[in-house]
Amino acid sequence: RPTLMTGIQPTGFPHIGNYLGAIQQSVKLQNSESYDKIFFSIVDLHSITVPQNPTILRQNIINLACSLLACGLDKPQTVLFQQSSVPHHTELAWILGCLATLNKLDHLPQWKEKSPSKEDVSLGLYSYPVLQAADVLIYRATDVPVGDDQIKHMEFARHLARQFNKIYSPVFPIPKQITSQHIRIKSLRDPIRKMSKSEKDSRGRIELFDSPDEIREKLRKAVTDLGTGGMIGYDSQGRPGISNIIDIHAAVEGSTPDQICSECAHLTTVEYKERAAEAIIEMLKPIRARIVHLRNEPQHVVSVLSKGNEIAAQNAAKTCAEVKKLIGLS
Ligand code: AQP
Repeated sequence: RPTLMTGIQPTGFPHIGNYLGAIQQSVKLQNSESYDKIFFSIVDLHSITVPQNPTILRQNIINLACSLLACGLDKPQTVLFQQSSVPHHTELAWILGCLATLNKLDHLPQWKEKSPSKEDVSLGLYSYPVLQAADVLIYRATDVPVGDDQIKHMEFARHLARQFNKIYSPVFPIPKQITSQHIRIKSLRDPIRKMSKSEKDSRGRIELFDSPDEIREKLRKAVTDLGTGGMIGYDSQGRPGISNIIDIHAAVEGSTPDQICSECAHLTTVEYKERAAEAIIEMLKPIRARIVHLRNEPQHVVSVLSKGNEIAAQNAAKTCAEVKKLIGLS
């Protein structure tokens, strides 16, 4: 039976881009009952590839766990865990790192987006894709639902799996990437860039815990052009701001930008933003209510994570032992 593995960084409160682009799909896959196990990792070791404040990081980990549970990742087959609690991730990363060449790593985009020059890149940020490969392979995952920005990293993970299988023994299934929704939500303040947890200006993102008034305010302040006579229109190149809101609205309603445009053709941009805000508020209402509930029960959240850490470690330990034996390290 297939095994699914995915993760998200605790670099801030998860936003509607994370939800529509990744979390929602994982919930659907979980509910399809097609997976024996779903490993969902809070990838805190990845988050420290850029500086983090320890107190905020601790808080982000708990907030992320609450949010993921609130989004519905709470079925018995789902193993929600904290990456740093399972040491086998870094152990396998070292082993895979010994098969990875600088030439291959040079071609991966991650460090280029997060560092101004190669001289300033930390070893952790540069070798991030090796740890990412280990995250997947340690659970012998077959399916990995991640955004289309991860295509090259997944190819690299497959390359490392093949290398290991060829040199030693076919231990790892070759994992495939599942990207059903090619959606890339942009920042409300800078619609050329993607919506991001770590964007300094929090008005650029709608966090899953935002109140209805905060959401209305963020939509009101979202950067949009005046357009033709102040009316809405979809043109992702020419009118990225309004098109981004239409994309969010369409994803929230499960419809298409064309449908949204024809339904709302009579509205001015200002009126339309109010309409889109209400649709977003409606979708987030139950999620927000569950987050409030879970934040009042921190012991429950901690116990879900502890149990997840234990199950993840048991599974990871088996792969690690087999790998070490094959290499001659046992
Ligand atoms: N704006 C987005 N639109 C659609 N999908 C998105 N994802 C992230 N931003 C958007 C998807 O969310 C998953 C988890 O992301 P991550 O936390 O591991 O890393 P990220 O892509 O770097 O997310 P952020 O929010 O931009 O965080 P920071 O600010 O720390 O870099 C991934 O599957 C991603 O595709």
